[in-house]
Amino acid sequence: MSNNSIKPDRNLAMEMVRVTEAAAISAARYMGTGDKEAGDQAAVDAMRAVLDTVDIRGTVVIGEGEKDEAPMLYNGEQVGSGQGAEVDVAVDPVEGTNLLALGRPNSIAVMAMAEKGSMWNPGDSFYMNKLVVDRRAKDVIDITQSPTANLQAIARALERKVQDLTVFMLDKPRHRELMAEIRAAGARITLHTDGDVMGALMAAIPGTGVDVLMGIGGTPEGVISAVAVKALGGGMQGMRAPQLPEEIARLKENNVDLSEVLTLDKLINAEDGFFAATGITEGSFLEGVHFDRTQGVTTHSIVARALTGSVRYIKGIHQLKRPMDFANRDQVDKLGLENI
Ligand code: VTB
Repeated sequence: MSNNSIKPDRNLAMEMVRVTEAAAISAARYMGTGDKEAGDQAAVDAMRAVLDTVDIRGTVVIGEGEKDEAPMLYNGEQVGSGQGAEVDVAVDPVEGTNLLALGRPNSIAVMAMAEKGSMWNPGDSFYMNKLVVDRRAKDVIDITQSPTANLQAIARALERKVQDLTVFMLDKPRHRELMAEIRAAGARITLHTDGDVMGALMAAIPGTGVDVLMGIGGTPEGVISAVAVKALGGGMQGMRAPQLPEEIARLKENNVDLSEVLTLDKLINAEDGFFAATGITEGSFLEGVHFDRTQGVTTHSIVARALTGSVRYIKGIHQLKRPMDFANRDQVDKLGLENI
């Protein structure tokens, strides 16, 4: 077999969790500081340093932005040790920078990987409408139908009443109508200012207290969520939902069909895919980073793999004063990680 045809055969999610842990630990120092750029930067630096220890030949497909505006983890950047499988990499070092800066629940460090060429490129699309459910309801959702019709179908699949469903949605003015419809249908709503990757995760896993994710959020976050949902065996559909004037204009100029349904297989066109997330601030699903000078620094993560459907919850206890051996020495010094 030529080197070029190596596909990911190991469970890369097991290595990715060290990357999201490092990002979460670094970012967590900025909780409540009000400084979202600094928190994000710390996470990017840590993520980038640890990512290079992972044996992959990775290309960042979903990253921090275009090369001229993001010095690290920019779209198109090559990451990893340069050995091993060729993969697409999607990162969100801090998903919910506002949540972190304000010390609100549910900010997480996340990343996804899959075979090279398999992740959908959002292009000029910044916003998409999303619908996510767990495995029991994955075959009954249809984003072209009304939210009410979907809630009724989901309730039937879960053997519940619509009144017993909880919908996670972002608290945004653009959701006024959607919120009114969900209320009229009778479902319960949990509103979050930011962070719909967490919403997708909770909706895809039975028993989290969230049954459905609905509404418009970021398109890149949608692709990361899709890898997670696929690995967790849930169901997801999306549709481009442009919000910004230049976004609307660009998509129109390029004759992009806004009625196209972005299926899970379109968003992530591979049988295998790897996902890891680590809590930064406290959350009901993933606990945040806890600093304790005698016990160590504790992290809580979830990792999942699509091919096998394995899901692991990993509690990490990182020892104080010992260098984080997974980062290279320069980075450890620069980030002051040895004193966490
Ligand atoms: C979306 C959502 C993210 O930011 O990208 C959102 O997917 C964008 O904010 O989870 P606006 O709707 O205010 O433009 C997050 O909530 C956080 O990155």
